[in-house]
Amino acid sequence: MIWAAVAWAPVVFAESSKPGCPAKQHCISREGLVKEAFCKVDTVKGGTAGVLAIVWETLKGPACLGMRYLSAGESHGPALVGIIEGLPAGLTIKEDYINQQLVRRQGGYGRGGRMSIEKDRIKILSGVRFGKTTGSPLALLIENKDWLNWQKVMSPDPLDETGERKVTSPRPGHADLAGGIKYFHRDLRNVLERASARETAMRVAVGSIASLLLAHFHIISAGFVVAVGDVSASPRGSELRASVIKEKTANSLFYCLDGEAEQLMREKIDQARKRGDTLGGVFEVLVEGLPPGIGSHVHWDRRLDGRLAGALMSIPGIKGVEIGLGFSAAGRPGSLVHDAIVLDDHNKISRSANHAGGLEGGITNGQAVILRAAMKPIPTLKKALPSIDLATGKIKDAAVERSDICAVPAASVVGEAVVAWEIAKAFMEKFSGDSMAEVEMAWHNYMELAKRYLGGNKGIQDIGEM
Ligand code: EPS
Repeated sequence: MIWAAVAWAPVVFAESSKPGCPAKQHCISREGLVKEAFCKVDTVKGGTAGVLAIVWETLKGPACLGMRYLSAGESHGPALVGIIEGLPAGLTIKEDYINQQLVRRQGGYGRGGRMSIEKDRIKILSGVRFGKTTGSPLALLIENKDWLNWQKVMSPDPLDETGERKVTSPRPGHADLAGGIKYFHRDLRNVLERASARETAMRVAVGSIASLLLAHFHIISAGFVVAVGDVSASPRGSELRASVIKEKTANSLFYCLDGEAEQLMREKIDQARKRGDTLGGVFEVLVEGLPPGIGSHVHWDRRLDGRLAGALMSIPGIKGVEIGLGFSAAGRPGSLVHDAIVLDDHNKISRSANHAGGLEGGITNGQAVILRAAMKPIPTLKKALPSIDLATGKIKDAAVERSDICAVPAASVVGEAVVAWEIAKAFMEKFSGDSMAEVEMAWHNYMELAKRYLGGNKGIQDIGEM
């Protein structure tokens, strides 16, 4: 048995140290793990435990940790907190920029009373010194000003439990009922406090930091609203740059590019408010400046299209995601969907259009990434929907919590942030390094290779001769 392990382990190690491991700088050495397992083979009588240790270390997959983050915090708790790990050292962190994005997330026409209470601002507790990341984890904090009004209701102290503001009539469309069943809560506040979109404030802070990393490499993302309820804005001109979109949406109540549609959107929201109803909509995120080659076709969970769709879908209320032509591609013949490969004026390989939305085979193709997400109407309705009171088992209208009429503009800011995070993560998998200097070198080298490749046969031959 021991010999079987000894014979097998080098094969295992060779396999797991292939360049498939996405974030090289954060890989815990497989060699170390296998050596550790061998130590167990030496020390454990009979060696069976050692063999099992090797099998376990192999089966549980590569011990790779790329960029990752966690957040915690309830809507009416003291604060939202976040921890980011895996950012390279030397990245310039602009607090002003993060705060501007937090302000944007709070804005947009159709928001509820909470937004006049909160003044979301980021506090950086660790991982940044004199404006630059150190390579250590970043700890972030956003205080909830409203907590002052909720201290007793949200208290961790068992002596404070009075049943005040208990929620027992679940809202259709919210996490209330499903979460109540799953976690066996009678007071649905235990579910809704975390399910609330308040948590997206931290996602925006985290995504803004990812945007700062991407901006260093000239990658810019811009989110904007394309529909509210049944009112659609006229399509974005394909020549419109992300920086211009940012400027235009900064002056719009709906973060929208179509002033006329915006008037109609406003009317629709006012009407919905009067009816005690809510509205959803659609936003788009455009990401410019991406090199070809981010993401990979080789394995399902490395495909960037799937990862971006998952990130957008994880925003509360998002029910559909499209990339490029999206759903409309399904109704067209292939000849009207796929972007022909052509030569541009400088004889470089280029594309005739961008129906693919910048992604082919789960890999960026060098064109702008175009994503759209559909948001359902917010499930807290002033004119409450039918429900059941879990305390009595009798029919009772759903609970009415203060909420928004429409949060699609805010969702476009969250969408921009989660997309930036996911792209930055994939970017760091390709150009991994512990410092910005290291990442820059990897990026420069690859950009040079890609440029030559796109020069056609001559460029490729040049590389071959290097
Ligand atoms: C939100 C905070 C919440 C809601 C909204 C978004 O605050 P409150 O519940 O105190 O009004 O306004 O949450 C939801 C839409 C939801 O479904 O829970 C925020 O900070 O964005």
